[in-house]
Amino acid sequence: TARLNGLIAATYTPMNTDGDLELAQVAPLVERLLDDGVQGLYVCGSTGEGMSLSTAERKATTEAFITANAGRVPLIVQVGHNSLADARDLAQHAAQAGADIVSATCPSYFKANDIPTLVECIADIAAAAPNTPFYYYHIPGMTGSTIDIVRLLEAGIEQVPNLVGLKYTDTKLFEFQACQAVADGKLDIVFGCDEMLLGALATGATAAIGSTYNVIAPIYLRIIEAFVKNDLTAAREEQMRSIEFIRLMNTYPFHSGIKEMLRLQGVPMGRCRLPQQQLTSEQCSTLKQDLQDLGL
Ligand code: HMN
Repeated sequence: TARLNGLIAATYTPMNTDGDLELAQVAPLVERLLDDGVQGLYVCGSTGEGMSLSTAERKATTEAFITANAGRVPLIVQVGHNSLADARDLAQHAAQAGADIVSATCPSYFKANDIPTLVECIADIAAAAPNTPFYYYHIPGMTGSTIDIVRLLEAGIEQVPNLVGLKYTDTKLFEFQACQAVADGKLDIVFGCDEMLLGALATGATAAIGSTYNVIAPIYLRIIEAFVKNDLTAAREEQMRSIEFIRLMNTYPFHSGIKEMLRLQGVPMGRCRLPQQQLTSEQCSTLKQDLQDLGL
């Protein structure tokens, strides 16, 4: 089994101004994240535009991150795909390339509408890398899945031998807590909503995966530190800084904005691919000012 701890960055995939992969930029990003205190890398997730990359590009991106990380922190590869054959291929590739953990969303164009069918999909992907720990990726806002995640976990624990974790990306803290109760120490339940980290810590979270850990990890480390010391006033203040930041970024094309922020911080990531919008040059200048106004 695998157990994740602390902040896991859902990594950006570096591209050039045409939107082609620029994998030479992976190493500087990884160094920056590890320097910032990030304790894991989640590759080709939503943040990494995994679903907007071809299968060959996903494999190349995976290999670049594995090489740059060189085994220093746990590395998770997201392999979800509407084609289960491609998902299996990506899972097998990730395991052979040296990923520590494989993770996947369910197919989401056609949806698995009942628990046995969804478990069958998960088992199919997880079995392609049978000796590698598997984390199911629950992100209903993107997949449109309406399956009860708590009941899914109960079935998954029984039927998928290498299912050892869940990446829970939703805002229902009561459900996140129920997932931890059902997991009962057998599964690692990881939180995916950066703006609610403090609430998640209160329910027992010990690890979180997210996009904003690429740029403002120190704020979240202070939340964890203050929470551990039982200084909730300080923890709330730091969480509020994250909330203000995320509210600001939501006034821009979100991930393109964070890629621009990384460029301002000396780690150029290029643009995002369609259908995500690019920042206009006007937005690039206002973003720079807005970040300064937030003290970032
Ligand atoms: C990934 O797969 O890239 C993520 O870990 C996704 C992550 O959970 C993000 N959630 C969504 O994109 C829905 C969060 O980091 C999110 O960007 C953040 O909480 C700001 O809203």
